[in-house]
Formats: sequence, structure tokens, C-alpha cells
Amino acid sequence: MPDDNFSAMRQSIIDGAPDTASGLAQQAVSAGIAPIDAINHGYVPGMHDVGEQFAKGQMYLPDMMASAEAMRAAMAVLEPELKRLGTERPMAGVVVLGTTKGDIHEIGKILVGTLLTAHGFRVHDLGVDVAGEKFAAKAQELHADIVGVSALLTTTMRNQKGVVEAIEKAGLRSQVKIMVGGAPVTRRWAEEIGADGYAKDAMTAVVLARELMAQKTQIPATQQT
Ligand code: HCB
Repeated sequence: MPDDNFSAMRQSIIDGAPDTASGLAQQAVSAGIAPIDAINHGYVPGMHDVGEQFAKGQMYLPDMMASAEAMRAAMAVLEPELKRLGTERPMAGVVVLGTTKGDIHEIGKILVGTLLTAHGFRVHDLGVDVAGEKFAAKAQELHADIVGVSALLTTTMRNQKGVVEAIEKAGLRSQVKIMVGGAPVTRRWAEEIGADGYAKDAMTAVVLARELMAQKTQIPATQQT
């Protein structure tokens, strides 16, 4: 796809224009463009520009909300395409996903869920503003392999630790792998709170989820003959 189209996608997010964002996504699908390329090269860079402009005081909250709306409009077109790919694959594992307590950012989490689904994972999305106990209860109910926790605010990333603790408290820690992500989150933070891994973006989350599944099925060296 020409770079012009990716630029137009990016601009549709900056402009907070849902109709344009969705129209461009439809064009991309009709042209046989991989949805993940449209997301990675078009729409996500637009969200990053919006974040930077907001941080510099060049954009206000209603603009940021309009941009989020445009992102959702594009995702509504691209998500079914990505999910269709997932149904053609064997089940890779069960993932419970959510944004941590106090935090309503959901775009990144939705993207992670969509890509995991596209790669054969069965994903249960708990939504936003989710307490640790709720993650633990759902993980128990679904016999989840992995819990994925998103946090976009420096004030809410500490609640990721609360999720790790809730899973420990529920006695599930040996069965459930925990991965964390979100703009302020780092690998170091993941280690500090006792999570099993950190992913910087949705595709890395898929790679990490596969690694965590492989770790789960590995026989500990002490039990090998
Ligand atoms: Co929001 N917001 N926001 N916001 N927001 C951020 C996050 C700031 C960085 C903007 C800034 O100042 N530069 C900032 C946080 C500063 C900080 O804490 N250090 C901020 C702020 C301050 C706020 C409010 C407090 C503003 C206010 O009210 N004054 C408020 C908080 C409300 C709350 O949560 N309690 C707020 C509100 C909003 C909305 C509602 C307007 C809107 C969210 C709409 C929605 O999601 N439905 C919004 C948005 C859109 C943003 C920015 C612009 C974009 C976030 C986004 O969608 N990024 C963001 C700026 C930024 O992040 N640069 C800004 C795109 C996605 C694709 O990236 O990082 O979310 P991602 O996800 C990646 C990656 O991290 C990873 O994979 C994803 C896909 O590639 N990943 C995981 C994510 N979760 C994972 C979990 C895993 O297990 C594994 C990988």
C-alpha cells in the first residue's frame, strides 16, 4: 500500500475523523492489505502523535477522545478480518485480558486481544478499570493459561502489582502466566512486580504469549529422566 494511504490513516486519527478512518480501513481490506500493516503503519502512529500533542498542550481531552473514536471506527473494520484469520488456526491457549483498576484506556488492550485471537488464542476481555480480584476470579473460572494486564497511566501501573498479588492469593500463580504492557510499563517493572513478561506492542504480546505457553508445557528439569 502506498505510504500516502498510511499517512491518510494517521491523519484521520489526528483529525479525530471516524468516517474517514473507517473508510480508509475498508479501502485497505478491499485492496487486500494486511490489517496489521494498516494498524501498525497507519493508525497507531496517529495515536502516538495525538499523545505527544496532548503532552505538549497542543491538544485537549475532547480532541483525544475524538481520536480514540476514530481509532475504534478503524478497528471495527479491521478486527473481523484479523479474527477470521484466528479461526483457521488450532487453539493456542486461553488468555484473560483487561485494563487495570482506575484506568479506562482500552485501545492497546483491544489490539492485543485482537492479535492474540488472530493467532489462535481464546481471549476473554474483562474491559477497563478491572480490579485484581476480578482478573483472578475469571482466570480461575476459565482455567486461563495467561492473564494480560494493560496500564496506560503512571498512577495505575502499580495496580498491575495488585493483579499479580490477587492471582497469588487465589492460589493460581503456578498455573497462570502473567504478562503486562502499556505505554509507561517496562521490562524492569514487569520483573519488579513478579510478572512473567512484558510486551511493548501487540505483535510482541503474541510472541510472548507463545513463549509463556511453551514454558507452561515444559517439564521441569528435575522431573526429566
Ligand atoms: Co489518555 N493519557 N488520559 N486518554 N491517552 C495518555 C496515556 C498519556 C500518556 C497522554 C500524555 O500525557 N502524553 C497520559 C498519561 C500520562 C501518565 O500517566 N504518565 C494520559 C492522560 C494523562 C489521561 C487522562 C488522565 C487525561 C485527563 O483526564 N486529564 C485520562 C485518564 C482517564 C483514566 O484512565 N482514568 C485520559 C483519558 C484518555 C481518553 C479517554 C481520552 C483516551 C482513551 C480512550 C480509550 O482507550 N477508549 C486516551 C488516549 C487515547 C490516550 C493516548 C493518546 C493514546 C493511548 C492509545 O490508545 N495508544 C495516550 C498517549 C500515548 O499512549 N502515547 C494518552 C495506542 C495503543 C495502540 O498503544 O500503548 O495503549 P498502547 O498499547 C500497546 C502497547 O502498550 C502494548 O500493546 C498495545 C498495542 O500495540 N500493550 C500490552 C498494551 N497493553 C498491553 C497488555 C499486555 O499484556 C501486553 C502488551
